[in-house]
Amino acid sequence: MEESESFIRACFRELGKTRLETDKRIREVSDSIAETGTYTHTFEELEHGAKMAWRNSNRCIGRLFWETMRVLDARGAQTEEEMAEALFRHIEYATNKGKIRPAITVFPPAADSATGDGPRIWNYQLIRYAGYETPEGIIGDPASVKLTQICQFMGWSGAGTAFDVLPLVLQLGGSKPKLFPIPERLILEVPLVHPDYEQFTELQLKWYAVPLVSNMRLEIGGLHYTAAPFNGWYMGTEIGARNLADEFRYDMLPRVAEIMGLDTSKEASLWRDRALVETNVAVLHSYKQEGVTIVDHHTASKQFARFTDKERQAGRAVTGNWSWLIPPVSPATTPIFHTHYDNLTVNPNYYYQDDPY
Ligand code: HEM
Ligand code: NRG
Repeated sequence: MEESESFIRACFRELGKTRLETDKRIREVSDSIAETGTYTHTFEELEHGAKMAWRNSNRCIGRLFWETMRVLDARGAQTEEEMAEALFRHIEYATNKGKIRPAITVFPPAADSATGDGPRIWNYQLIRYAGYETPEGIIGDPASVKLTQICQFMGWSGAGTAFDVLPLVLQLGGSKPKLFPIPERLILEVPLVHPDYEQFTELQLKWYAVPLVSNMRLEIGGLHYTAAPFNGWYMGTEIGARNLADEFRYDMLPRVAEIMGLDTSKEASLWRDRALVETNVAVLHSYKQEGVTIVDHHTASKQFARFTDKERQAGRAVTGNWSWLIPPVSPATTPIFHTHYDNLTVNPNYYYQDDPY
């Protein structure tokens, strides 16, 4: 009741509604809660609430564009098949042949704040690579090993490459989840090449175009949307400095260093740093060349500074998590590094929830 009232007040103020309209809606909502234990957002409330939740995401550097997100209403989905169809439509809309469009698809909320009965997407992202444990080590993305095993247990088998896209694992009622392979034509990927080091191609690296985070819970006005996958576009470092570089992910820095002919016998040659920078050059260059939207961390930091200015002008306090906002490459070259952020949690927002597996 309290959450719904403070959301309706904030939302209606931002949408320029009158006091009369606001008070009427608050009465309507509180009557519904008193009678049924819950209430239903209008599309307008859902749309603006999902955008506010992005604006309030303290770990996100991309928030300048919060108002431009397209909100796809899938609250009517009644089967896992209908969920899959809505997700395929989302992937196609978001990908847009490379000119990526931020979007969110919202499935029905959990019945109450226990959230256990809400619909769930088991995948961390809609598009993600499988990881296979073999006697020779992990093939693919080590972060996906557990979900990959579950998919295999449910009858799926991948080609066994380092870049097999996992099927969607969807669950609507509290019942068993169902598997849905994503049609190949919907998945845009970018082969990685380096503008100066021809041999980079020999590493046969690629990454998918669109990051679609699908395991977080969207909370608006006291309602819990346990399946509400959203996407923007990548910041290059997410791929070049983390997914491909972390030792517990694709661990490619030693191989990149080899191609570059660097001296890996001593740390002080800074071979890791040099390999890291060139991997990031390759990511930005390849996405650009393929016409797939991506942002470098310097541009993203400037966009974030514009976001904070705009928010202050709108009379809203900006919250942020410094340790996530600074990019993992050359952080001190961005103004974010030299700024303090208040890491206060404001609703609506996106939250972690326990994996259902
Ligand atoms: C986190 C960039 C769009 C919500 C992040 C991170 C980056 C980023 C670099 C840190 C990720 C990491 O270190 O793993 C961007 C860019 C976008 C964008 C460039 C382009 C438009 C969005 C959208 C939403 C969103 C559309 C939601 C509607 C979040 C959230 C996190 C996050 C909730 C924290 C994720 C976590 O804790 O794992 N974003 N983002 N972002 N972003 Fe954005
Ligand atoms: N680091 C993760 C993606 C996290 C969210 N990043 C975004 N979100 N850019 C990775 O796959 O590397 N977004 O909605 O655009």
